Amino acid sequence: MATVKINGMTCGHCVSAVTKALTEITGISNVSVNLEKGEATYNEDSPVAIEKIKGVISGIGFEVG
Ligand SMILES: [Cu+2]
Repeated sequence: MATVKINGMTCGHCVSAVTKALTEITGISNVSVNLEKGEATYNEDSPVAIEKIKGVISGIGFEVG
């Protein structure tokens, strides 16, 4: 289980967008996003570079902190 800080989420739509984007990354499953904590947790079924995650998250308008 890995955890990343996600900055910029303000509502349920943000949570849905982040959850969907992370789930679509190959190797990531079981995504859970916590709005209050500003965190996403997920399982890494195969190694995923943090740069990949940062790129996907910034691509939808948020920032990995
Ligand atoms: Cu939102």
